[in-house]
Amino acid sequence: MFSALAPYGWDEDWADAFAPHTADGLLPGRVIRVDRGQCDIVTVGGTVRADTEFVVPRDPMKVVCTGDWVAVDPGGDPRYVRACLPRRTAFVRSTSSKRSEGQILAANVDHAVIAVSLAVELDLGRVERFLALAWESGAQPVVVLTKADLVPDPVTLAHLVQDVETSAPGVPVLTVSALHGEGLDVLVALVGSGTSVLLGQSGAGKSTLANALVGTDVMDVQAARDVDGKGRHTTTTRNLLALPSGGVLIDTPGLRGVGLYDAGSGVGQVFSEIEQLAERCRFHDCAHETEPGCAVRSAVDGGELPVRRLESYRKLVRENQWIVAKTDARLRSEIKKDWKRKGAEGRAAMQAKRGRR
Ligand SMILES: Nc1nc2c(ncn2[C@@H]2O[C@H](COP(=O)(O)OP(=O)(O)OP(=O)(O)O)[C@@H](O)[C@H]2O)c(=O)[nH]1
Ligand SMILES: [Mg+2]
Ligand SMILES: [Zn+2]
Repeated sequence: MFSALAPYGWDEDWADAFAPHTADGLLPGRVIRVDRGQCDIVTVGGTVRADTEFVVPRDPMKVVCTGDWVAVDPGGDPRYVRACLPRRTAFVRSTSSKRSEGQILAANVDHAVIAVSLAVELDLGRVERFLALAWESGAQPVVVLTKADLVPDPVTLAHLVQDVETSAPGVPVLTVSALHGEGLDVLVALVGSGTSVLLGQSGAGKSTLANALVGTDVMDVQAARDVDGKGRHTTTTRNLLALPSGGVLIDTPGLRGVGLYDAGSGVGQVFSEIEQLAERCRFHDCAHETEPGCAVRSAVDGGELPVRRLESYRKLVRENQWIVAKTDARLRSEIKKDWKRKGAEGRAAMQAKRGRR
């Protein structure tokens, strides 16, 4: 049953997760696009459109997103998502620095493909930031350096790859040119199983890669704009595509910035070599600044650890602590508000009772 959804990633575990909803006459489906409060869901009965909000409206974490498996009412009008199956993974960033809310960019993703353009100067700090969120999501990250045709000198290219590798321990770093079809075979093999999401700045070449992987121009690509990450975004919605040779791909709109969102363990994974060194510091709460017996500082002094890495690590750790503290404070005040509201309701109910007497 529902095996027609297999190209979209349906498997026995999803079937088990969905089973309780069968009795209600609901259909399983995967969200393939989200757009202004509505989403497109692929089901055995074709693609249906539904409202995205379910269970707790206005909580951004409780809004369905591309990649979610949901239970929909096939006949409902207006049709809405009745339940969202528990997510295996979720790529979450904080929406803006002012309001520390999480925004889910993609759900149920196995590979987080971070596209980085070689047409502009490498920003390793940004790569590390994307990687922290990718690790935190539960997906396996991979960095794809795009537009390799624009770096014709192999020595220069090798150095760039090495710089990224140093910033991405445990993460494969690929170079591709969608223009010349180079390096795509490795990527094709990688995205051939499970669900992959393409992430990165606007103009990084995500949709061009998506088209190359699908084999036809399914996604719009805009003629070259001079500066990456600036100007109009070509892709404006997150789109899920079933690849012809297996695997599922999500193309996303370019992100100008990604704020960390409770990504402490993700940061730790991006900077695993620093965390390993830190275990050898004399003080277990060493801040790697002026403490004696600091293994991290001595690695920097010995040239084994680039100082840029340490600074980037510090920056992301601080940012994450700040966002976590802020989120906690917000949660606490919301809980308090809720108690106050309930208290007021309780008092009103008591008064009404007394009034009736
Ligand atoms: N030279 C060269 N240009 C490329 C390559 N891949 C993509 N481009 C160009 O880069 C520009 C941006 O490509 P897109 O695929 O639209 O980028 P995107 O990441 O999807 O951008 P958004 O949808 O705005 O997030 C286009 O002009 C592409 O033709 C490549 O391998 N080589
Ligand atoms: Mg695009
Ligand atoms: Zn230290």
